[in-house]
Amino acid sequence: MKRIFLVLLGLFFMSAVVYATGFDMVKNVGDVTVRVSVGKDSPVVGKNNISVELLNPEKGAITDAEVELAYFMPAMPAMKYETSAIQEGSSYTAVLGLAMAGQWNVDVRFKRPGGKFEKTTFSINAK
Ligand SMILES: [Cu+2]
Repeated sequence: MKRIFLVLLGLFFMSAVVYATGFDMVKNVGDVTVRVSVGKDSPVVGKNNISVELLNPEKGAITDAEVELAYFMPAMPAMKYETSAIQEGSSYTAVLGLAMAGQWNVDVRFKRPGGKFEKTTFSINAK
């Protein structure tokens, strides 16, 4: 019974990968797993701490990358902002200033030494 519950829980989180409000979101780019978490609960209008983890196939943290974030409202292309993330421990952190409630897309761009920038996009909903 417990196992079934865990499987269901896993499916729930998998379905939340593309469009999530608050908990961790995970996407794969090539052999890198990108895990993003925003704040403690749901993203809010105003300042949000965002943390980006890059994991190698062995699930080890990649700490020598350059990470840049661009965030924008898909419905309002003029509302676009960029910031770079600061490497801190096993992750990269930044503050997103979300000026309005609604859907924001966050482009995570990262580059490993000697590599080129790769990109993945997360959707969040600011309340
Ligand atoms: Cu807007």
